[in-house]
Amino acid sequence: MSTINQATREIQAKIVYYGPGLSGKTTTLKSIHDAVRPETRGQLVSLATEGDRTLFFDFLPLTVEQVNGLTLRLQLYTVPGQIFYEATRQLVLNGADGVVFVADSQAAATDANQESLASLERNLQAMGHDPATFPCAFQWNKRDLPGAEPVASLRATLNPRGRPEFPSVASRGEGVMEPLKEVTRQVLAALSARTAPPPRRGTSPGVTPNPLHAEPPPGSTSPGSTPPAPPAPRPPGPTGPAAAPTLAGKQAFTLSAPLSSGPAPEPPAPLRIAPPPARGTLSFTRLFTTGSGQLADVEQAIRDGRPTTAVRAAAQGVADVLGGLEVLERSDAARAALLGIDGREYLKLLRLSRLPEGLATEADALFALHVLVGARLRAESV
Ligand SMILES: Nc1nc2c(ncn2[C@@H]2O[C@H](COP(=O)(O)OP(=O)(O)OP(=O)(O)O)[C@@H](O)[C@H]2O)c(=O)[nH]1
Ligand SMILES: [Mg+2]
Repeated sequence: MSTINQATREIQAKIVYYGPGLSGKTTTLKSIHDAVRPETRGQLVSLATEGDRTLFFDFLPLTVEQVNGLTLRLQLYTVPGQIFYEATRQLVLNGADGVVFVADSQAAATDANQESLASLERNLQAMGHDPATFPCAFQWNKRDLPGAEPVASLRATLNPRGRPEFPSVASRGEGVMEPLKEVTRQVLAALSARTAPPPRRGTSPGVTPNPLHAEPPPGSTSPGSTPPAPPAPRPPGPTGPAAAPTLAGKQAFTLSAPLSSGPAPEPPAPLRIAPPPARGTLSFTRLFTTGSGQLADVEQAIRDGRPTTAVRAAAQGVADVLGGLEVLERSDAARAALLGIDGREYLKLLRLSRLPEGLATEADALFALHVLVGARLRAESV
Protein backbone atom coordinates (compact mmCIF):
# COMPACT_ATOMS: atom_id res chain seq x y z
CA MET A 1 0.00 0.00 0.00
CA SER A 2 1.31 3.47 -0.81
CA THR A 3 2.56 5.39 2.18
CA ILE A 4 3.77 8.86 3.00
CA ASN A 5 6.88 8.89 5.12
CA GLN A 6 7.17 12.21 6.85
CA ALA A 7 10.68 11.50 8.10
CA THR A 8 12.16 10.99 4.67
CA ARG A 9 9.55 13.16 2.91
CA GLU A 10 8.81 10.30 0.57
CA ILE A 11 5.79 8.67 -0.96
CA GLN A 12 6.29 5.04 -1.93
CA ALA A 13 4.04 3.32 -4.42
CA LYS A 14 4.12 0.01 -6.24
CA ILE A 15 2.78 -0.23 -9.78
CA VAL A 16 2.41 -3.57 -11.51
CA TYR A 17 2.35 -4.18 -15.25
CA TYR A 18 -0.09 -6.99 -15.95
CA GLY A 19 -1.10 -8.63 -19.21
CA PRO A 20 -0.81 -11.79 -21.29
CA GLY A 21 2.46 -13.35 -22.38
CA LEU A 22 4.36 -11.42 -25.06
CA SER A 23 2.08 -8.38 -24.83
CA GLY A 24 5.07 -6.13 -24.23
CA LYS A 25 5.29 -5.60 -20.45
CA THR A 26 9.03 -6.11 -20.20
CA THR A 27 9.56 -4.01 -23.32
CA THR A 28 7.49 -1.25 -21.73
CA LEU A 29 9.66 -1.22 -18.61
CA LYS A 30 12.80 -1.16 -20.75
CA SER A 31 11.43 1.77 -22.74
CA ILE A 32 10.54 3.68 -19.59
CA HIS A 33 14.03 2.98 -18.29
CA ASP A 34 15.52 4.38 -21.48
CA ALA A 35 13.19 7.38 -21.57
CA VAL A 36 13.75 8.87 -18.13
CA ARG A 37 16.77 10.72 -16.93
CA PRO A 38 19.45 8.41 -15.51
CA GLU A 39 19.44 10.15 -12.13
CA THR A 40 15.74 9.40 -11.67
CA ARG A 41 15.96 5.67 -12.23
CA GLY A 42 17.50 2.71 -10.49
CA GLN A 43 18.72 -0.46 -12.10
CA LEU A 44 16.28 -2.44 -14.23
CA VAL A 45 16.31 -5.94 -12.85
CA SER A 46 14.94 -8.64 -15.16
CA LEU A 47 14.57 -12.26 -14.23
CA ALA A 48 14.03 -13.88 -17.60
CA THR A 49 14.56 -17.19 -19.34
CA GLU A 50 16.73 -17.57 -22.39
CA GLY A 51 13.91 -16.71 -24.74
CA ASP A 52 13.44 -13.41 -22.87
CA ARG A 53 10.18 -14.58 -21.34
CA THR A 54 9.75 -13.17 -17.85
CA LEU A 55 10.30 -15.90 -15.32
CA PHE A 56 9.51 -14.09 -12.11
CA PHE A 57 9.29 -10.35 -12.61
CA ASP A 58 11.08 -7.25 -13.89
CA PHE A 59 11.68 -4.44 -11.46
CA LEU A 60 12.45 -0.79 -12.08
CA PRO A 61 12.65 1.79 -9.29
CA LEU A 62 11.95 5.38 -10.33
CA THR A 63 12.13 8.64 -8.46
CA VAL A 64 9.63 11.22 -9.56
CA GLU A 65 10.42 14.87 -9.18
CA GLN A 66 9.12 16.53 -6.08
CA VAL A 67 5.39 16.47 -5.55
CA ASN A 68 4.30 19.19 -3.14
CA GLY A 69 7.70 18.99 -1.46
CA LEU A 70 7.64 15.21 -1.30
CA THR A 71 9.69 12.78 -3.32
CA LEU A 72 7.68 10.10 -5.05
CA ARG A 73 9.39 6.73 -5.25
CA LEU A 74 7.77 4.34 -7.66
CA GLN A 75 8.50 0.66 -7.84
CA LEU A 76 7.49 -0.74 -11.21
CA TYR A 77 7.05 -4.48 -11.57
CA THR A 78 5.97 -6.72 -14.42
CA VAL A 79 4.30 -10.07 -13.94
CA PRO A 80 5.16 -13.08 -16.10
CA GLY A 81 2.35 -13.36 -18.63
CA GLN A 82 2.52 -17.07 -19.39
CA ILE A 83 -0.57 -18.91 -18.14
CA PHE A 84 1.24 -21.28 -15.78
CA TYR A 85 2.80 -18.51 -13.68
CA GLU A 86 -0.42 -17.57 -11.89
CA ALA A 87 1.07 -18.06 -8.41
CA THR A 88 3.96 -15.75 -9.29
CA ARG A 89 1.54 -13.15 -10.60
CA GLN A 90 -0.30 -13.19 -7.31
CA LEU A 91 2.96 -12.72 -5.42
CA VAL A 92 4.03 -9.80 -7.58
CA LEU A 93 0.58 -8.20 -7.48
CA ASN A 94 0.46 -8.39 -3.71
CA GLY A 95 0.79 -4.92 -2.20
CA ALA A 96 0.31 -3.14 -5.54
CA ASP A 97 -1.12 0.37 -5.48
CA GLY A 98 -1.97 0.50 -9.15
CA VAL A 99 -1.92 -1.57 -12.32
CA VAL A 100 -1.16 -0.91 -15.97
CA PHE A 101 -2.82 -3.60 -18.08
CA VAL A 102 -0.72 -4.10 -21.20
CA ALA A 103 -2.89 -5.72 -23.85
CA ASP A 104 -1.59 -7.12 -27.12
CA SER A 105 -3.60 -5.35 -29.84
CA GLN A 106 -3.41 -8.24 -32.32
CA ALA A 107 -6.67 -9.98 -33.08
CA ALA A 108 -5.00 -13.31 -32.38
CA ALA A 109 -4.39 -12.24 -28.80
CA THR A 110 -8.04 -11.54 -27.94
CA ASP A 111 -8.52 -14.68 -25.84
CA ALA A 112 -5.18 -14.26 -24.08
CA ASN A 113 -6.02 -10.63 -23.25
CA GLN A 114 -9.39 -11.62 -21.82
CA GLU A 115 -7.95 -14.47 -19.80
CA SER A 116 -5.26 -12.26 -18.36
CA LEU A 117 -7.74 -9.52 -17.48
CA ALA A 118 -9.97 -12.07 -15.77
CA SER A 119 -6.95 -13.30 -13.80
CA LEU A 120 -6.13 -9.73 -12.78
CA GLU A 121 -9.66 -9.03 -11.59
CA ARG A 122 -9.83 -12.34 -9.71
CA ASN A 123 -6.53 -11.66 -7.98
CA LEU A 124 -7.41 -8.08 -7.11
CA GLN A 125 -10.68 -9.25 -5.57
CA ALA A 126 -8.89 -11.96 -3.60
CA MET A 127 -6.66 -9.21 -2.21
CA GLY A 128 -9.69 -7.21 -1.12
CA HIS A 129 -9.69 -4.63 -3.93
CA ASP A 130 -12.56 -3.59 -6.14
CA PRO A 131 -11.33 -3.88 -9.76
CA ALA A 132 -13.81 -1.19 -10.81
CA THR A 133 -12.11 1.46 -8.69
CA PHE A 134 -8.58 0.16 -8.17
CA PRO A 135 -6.06 2.55 -9.81
CA CYS A 136 -5.67 1.23 -13.33
CA ALA A 137 -4.86 2.23 -16.89
CA PHE A 138 -5.00 0.21 -20.08
CA GLN A 139 -2.11 0.23 -22.54
CA TRP A 140 -3.10 -1.01 -25.99
CA ASN A 141 0.29 -2.18 -27.18
CA LYS A 142 1.66 -3.20 -30.59
CA ARG A 143 -0.39 -0.57 -32.39
CA ASP A 144 2.21 -0.71 -35.19
CA LEU A 145 1.24 -4.20 -36.31
CA PRO A 146 -1.02 -4.56 -39.36
CA GLY A 147 -3.19 -7.09 -37.51
CA ALA A 148 -3.96 -4.70 -34.68
CA GLU A 149 -7.63 -4.63 -33.65
CA PRO A 150 -9.31 -1.21 -33.73
CA VAL A 151 -9.09 0.52 -30.36
CA ALA A 152 -12.89 0.58 -30.21
CA SER A 153 -13.11 -3.19 -30.20
CA LEU A 154 -10.35 -3.54 -27.61
CA ARG A 155 -12.32 -1.10 -25.47
CA ALA A 156 -15.54 -3.04 -25.97
CA THR A 157 -14.05 -6.38 -24.94
CA LEU A 158 -11.54 -5.34 -22.31
CA ASN A 159 -12.48 -1.93 -21.00
CA PRO A 160 -16.27 -1.65 -20.81
CA ARG A 161 -15.88 0.44 -17.65
CA GLY A 162 -14.11 3.13 -19.67
CA ARG A 163 -10.99 3.31 -17.52
CA PRO A 164 -8.20 5.51 -18.96
CA GLU A 165 -6.59 3.89 -21.97
CA PHE A 166 -3.64 4.65 -24.24
CA PRO A 167 -2.21 3.25 -27.47
CA SER A 168 1.47 2.32 -27.47
CA VAL A 169 4.28 0.87 -29.47
CA ALA A 170 6.50 -0.16 -26.60
CA SER A 171 9.22 -1.50 -28.87
CA ARG A 172 9.70 2.05 -30.14
CA GLY A 173 9.22 3.68 -26.76
CA GLU A 174 5.97 5.30 -27.88
CA GLY A 175 3.06 5.79 -25.51
CA VAL A 176 4.65 4.12 -22.50
CA MET A 177 4.84 7.15 -20.20
CA GLU A 178 1.19 8.18 -20.43
CA PRO A 179 -0.33 5.08 -18.81
CA LEU A 180 2.30 5.24 -16.07
CA LYS A 181 1.56 8.89 -15.37
CA GLU A 182 -2.16 8.27 -15.36
CA VAL A 183 -2.01 5.36 -12.95
CA THR A 184 0.39 7.32 -10.74
CA ARG A 185 -2.11 10.17 -10.69
CA GLN A 186 -4.83 7.75 -9.59
CA VAL A 187 -2.59 6.22 -6.91
CA LEU A 188 -1.85 9.68 -5.50
CA ALA A 189 -5.52 10.60 -5.59
CA ALA A 190 -6.35 7.41 -3.66
CA LEU A 191 -3.61 8.13 -1.13
CA SER A 192 -4.81 11.69 -0.83
CA ALA A 193 -8.36 10.47 -0.16
CA ARG A 194 -7.10 7.98 2.45
CA THR A 195 -5.25 10.69 4.32
CA ALA A 196 -8.04 13.25 3.90
CA PRO A 197 -8.67 15.35 6.96
CA PRO A 198 -11.59 14.66 9.25
CA PRO A 199 -14.33 17.31 9.36
CA ARG A 200 -13.01 20.60 10.70
CA ARG A 201 -12.90 20.59 14.47
CA GLY A 202 -9.80 22.47 15.53
CA THR A 203 -6.26 21.24 15.52
CA SER A 204 -4.34 19.17 17.92
CA PRO A 205 -0.91 20.42 18.92
CA GLY A 206 2.09 19.19 17.01
CA VAL A 207 0.00 17.97 14.15
CA THR A 208 1.74 17.42 10.82
CA PRO A 209 0.08 18.86 7.74
CA ASN A 210 -0.81 16.43 5.02
CA PRO A 211 1.53 17.38 2.20
CA LEU A 212 -0.76 15.85 -0.40
CA HIS A 213 -3.32 18.45 0.49
CA ALA A 214 -0.92 21.35 0.27
CA GLU A 215 -1.56 24.21 -2.10
CA PRO A 216 -0.69 22.99 -5.56
CA PRO A 217 2.27 24.73 -7.15
CA PRO A 218 1.57 27.68 -9.42
CA GLY A 219 0.51 26.61 -12.85
CA SER A 220 -1.20 23.42 -11.80
CA THR A 221 -4.94 22.99 -11.85
CA SER A 222 -6.63 25.11 -9.28
CA PRO A 223 -7.87 23.50 -6.11
CA GLY A 224 -11.48 22.60 -6.21
CA SER A 225 -11.49 21.77 -9.87
CA THR A 226 -12.78 18.35 -10.75
CA PRO A 227 -10.29 15.66 -11.66
CA PRO A 228 -9.69 15.37 -15.38
CA ALA A 229 -11.85 13.02 -17.37
CA PRO A 230 -10.16 9.87 -18.64
CA PRO A 231 -7.99 10.88 -21.56
CA ALA A 232 -9.38 10.14 -24.98
CA PRO A 233 -7.52 7.49 -26.92
CA ARG A 234 -4.97 9.00 -29.23
CA PRO A 235 -4.35 8.15 -32.85
CA PRO A 236 -2.23 5.02 -33.11
CA GLY A 237 0.84 4.51 -35.16
CA PRO A 238 4.12 6.24 -35.68
CA THR A 239 2.68 9.30 -37.34
CA GLY A 240 0.14 10.17 -34.64
CA PRO A 241 1.65 13.37 -33.27
CA ALA A 242 0.39 12.87 -29.73
CA ALA A 243 0.99 9.15 -29.59
CA ALA A 244 4.51 9.25 -28.25
CA PRO A 245 6.16 11.11 -25.41
CA THR A 246 9.02 13.32 -26.45
CA LEU A 247 11.93 11.00 -26.50
CA ALA A 248 14.38 13.35 -28.10
CA GLY A 249 15.92 14.08 -24.72
CA LYS A 250 15.69 12.11 -21.51
CA GLN A 251 12.57 12.97 -19.62
CA ALA A 252 12.02 14.23 -16.18
CA PHE A 253 9.04 12.38 -14.82
CA THR A 254 6.70 15.12 -13.72
CA LEU A 255 3.02 14.90 -13.05
CA SER A 256 0.90 17.65 -14.48
CA ALA A 257 -2.37 16.36 -13.06
CA PRO A 258 -3.66 17.75 -9.78
CA LEU A 259 -2.80 15.60 -6.80
CA SER A 260 -5.67 16.64 -4.64
CA SER A 261 -9.19 16.34 -5.90
CA GLY A 262 -10.71 18.73 -3.38
CA PRO A 263 -10.04 22.17 -2.01
CA ALA A 264 -6.95 22.59 0.17
CA PRO A 265 -8.17 21.77 3.67
CA GLU A 266 -7.94 24.02 6.62
CA PRO A 267 -6.69 23.45 9.28
CA PRO A 268 -3.95 20.97 8.41
CA ALA A 269 -4.92 17.37 8.91
CA PRO A 270 -3.06 14.94 11.09
CA LEU A 271 -1.05 12.66 8.86
CA ARG A 272 -0.80 9.06 9.94
CA ILE A 273 2.63 8.06 8.75
CA ALA A 274 2.42 4.38 9.56
CA PRO A 275 -0.40 2.55 11.26
CA PRO A 276 0.34 1.33 14.77
CA PRO A 277 1.39 -2.30 14.73
CA ALA A 278 -1.46 -4.76 15.09
CA ARG A 279 -1.98 -6.28 18.51
CA GLY A 280 0.36 -9.15 19.04
CA THR A 281 2.90 -7.75 16.56
CA LEU A 282 6.34 -7.41 18.05
CA SER A 283 7.25 -3.73 18.00
CA PHE A 284 9.98 -1.67 19.63
CA THR A 285 7.58 1.25 19.78
CA ARG A 286 6.25 -0.24 23.02
CA LEU A 287 9.53 0.74 24.67
CA PHE A 288 8.67 4.40 24.33
CA THR A 289 5.71 6.38 25.45
CA THR A 290 6.24 9.33 23.12
CA GLY A 291 7.58 10.06 19.67
CA SER A 292 7.49 6.49 18.43
CA GLY A 293 5.90 7.38 15.06
CA GLN A 294 9.25 7.37 13.33
CA LEU A 295 10.13 3.99 14.78
CA ALA A 296 6.76 2.61 13.71
CA ASP A 297 7.52 3.96 10.27
CA VAL A 298 10.80 2.09 10.05
CA GLU A 299 9.18 -1.12 11.24
CA GLN A 300 6.33 -0.74 8.78
CA ALA A 301 8.74 -0.19 5.89
CA ILE A 302 10.59 -3.39 6.86
CA ARG A 303 7.31 -5.32 7.01
CA ASP A 304 6.32 -3.89 3.63
CA GLY A 305 9.62 -5.00 2.06
CA ARG A 306 10.96 -1.45 1.59
CA PRO A 307 14.43 -1.68 3.13
CA THR A 308 15.78 1.49 1.53
CA THR A 309 12.96 3.53 3.02
CA ALA A 310 13.49 1.85 6.37
CA VAL A 311 17.22 2.58 6.39
CA ARG A 312 16.72 6.21 5.41
CA ALA A 313 13.97 6.72 7.98
CA ALA A 314 16.11 5.12 10.68
CA ALA A 315 19.06 7.34 9.78
CA GLN A 316 16.77 10.36 9.96
CA GLY A 317 15.48 9.12 13.31
CA VAL A 318 19.00 8.85 14.69
CA ALA A 319 19.80 12.34 13.36
CA ASP A 320 16.70 13.65 15.13
CA VAL A 321 17.75 11.99 18.39
CA LEU A 322 21.19 13.57 18.11
CA GLY A 323 19.71 16.93 17.17
CA GLY A 324 17.53 16.82 20.26
CA LEU A 325 20.44 16.47 22.67
CA GLU A 326 21.02 19.55 24.74
CA VAL A 327 24.76 19.73 24.37
CA LEU A 328 27.12 22.29 22.93
CA GLU A 329 28.68 19.88 20.48
CA ARG A 330 27.50 20.82 17.03
CA SER A 331 28.38 17.84 14.86
CA ASP A 332 26.20 14.73 14.77
CA ALA A 333 29.31 12.54 14.96
CA ALA A 334 30.46 14.20 18.18
CA ARG A 335 26.95 13.96 19.63
CA ALA A 336 26.78 10.27 18.65
CA ALA A 337 30.07 9.66 20.45
CA LEU A 338 28.82 11.50 23.54
CA LEU A 339 25.67 9.43 23.54
CA GLY A 340 27.73 6.25 23.36
CA ILE A 341 26.58 5.11 19.92
CA ASP A 342 29.19 2.75 18.54
CA GLY A 343 31.28 4.71 16.04
CA ARG A 344 31.47 1.89 13.49
CA GLU A 345 27.74 1.31 13.67
CA TYR A 346 27.08 5.01 13.22
CA LEU A 347 29.36 5.17 10.17
CA LYS A 348 27.74 2.07 8.70
CA LEU A 349 24.29 3.57 9.16
CA LEU A 350 25.38 6.74 7.35
CA ARG A 351 26.81 4.66 4.52
CA LEU A 352 23.64 2.58 4.22
CA SER A 353 21.44 5.66 4.19
CA ARG A 354 23.27 6.87 1.08
CA LEU A 355 22.80 3.66 -0.89
CA PRO A 356 20.87 4.15 -4.12
CA GLU A 357 17.30 2.95 -4.26
CA GLY A 358 16.96 -0.81 -4.39
CA LEU A 359 20.38 -1.71 -2.99
CA ALA A 360 19.63 -1.87 0.74
CA THR A 361 18.71 -5.31 2.03
CA GLU A 362 16.36 -6.42 4.77
CA ALA A 363 19.40 -7.12 6.94
CA ASP A 364 20.55 -3.52 6.39
CA ALA A 365 17.12 -2.29 7.42
CA LEU A 366 17.11 -4.41 10.57
CA PHE A 367 20.59 -3.14 11.40
CA ALA A 368 19.40 0.45 10.95
CA LEU A 369 16.43 -0.27 13.21
CA HIS A 370 18.81 -1.63 15.83
CA VAL A 371 20.91 1.57 15.75
CA LEU A 372 17.80 3.73 16.02
CA VAL A 373 16.38 1.78 18.96
CA GLY A 374 19.79 1.94 20.69
CA ALA A 375 20.00 5.70 20.14
CA ARG A 376 16.48 6.21 21.48
CA LEU A 377 17.17 4.11 24.57
CA ARG A 378 20.43 5.92 25.27
CA ALA A 379 18.81 9.31 24.78
CA GLU A 380 16.05 8.37 27.23
CA SER A 381 18.61 7.52 29.88
CA VAL A 382 20.37 10.90 29.63
N1 LIG B 1 5.76 -4.91 -33.12
C1 LIG B 1 5.83 -4.74 -31.81
N2 LIG B 1 6.49 -5.63 -31.06
C2 LIG B 1 6.53 -5.41 -29.72
C3 LIG B 1 5.95 -4.28 -29.12
N3 LIG B 1 6.17 -4.33 -27.80
C4 LIG B 1 6.87 -5.46 -27.57
N4 LIG B 1 7.08 -6.11 -28.73
C5 LIG B 1 7.79 -7.39 -28.93
O1 LIG B 1 7.00 -8.43 -28.37
C6 LIG B 1 7.82 -9.45 -27.82
C7 LIG B 1 7.41 -9.73 -26.39
O2 LIG B 1 7.68 -8.58 -25.60
P1 LIG B 1 7.93 -8.68 -24.03
O3 LIG B 1 8.08 -7.28 -23.53
O4 LIG B 1 9.04 -9.61 -23.71
O5 LIG B 1 6.56 -9.31 -23.55
P2 LIG B 1 6.07 -9.64 -22.08
O6 LIG B 1 4.71 -9.10 -21.96
O7 LIG B 1 7.07 -9.14 -21.07
O8 LIG B 1 6.05 -11.23 -22.10
P3 LIG B 1 6.13 -12.25 -20.82
O9 LIG B 1 7.36 -11.92 -20.08
O10 LIG B 1 6.17 -13.62 -21.41
O11 LIG B 1 4.90 -12.05 -20.03
C8 LIG B 1 9.25 -8.97 -27.98
O12 LIG B 1 9.80 -9.55 -29.12
C9 LIG B 1 9.10 -7.46 -28.18
O13 LIG B 1 10.14 -6.92 -28.93
C10 LIG B 1 5.26 -3.35 -29.97
O14 LIG B 1 4.71 -2.33 -29.54
N5 LIG B 1 5.23 -3.63 -31.29
MG1 LIG C 1 8.12 -10.07 -19.64
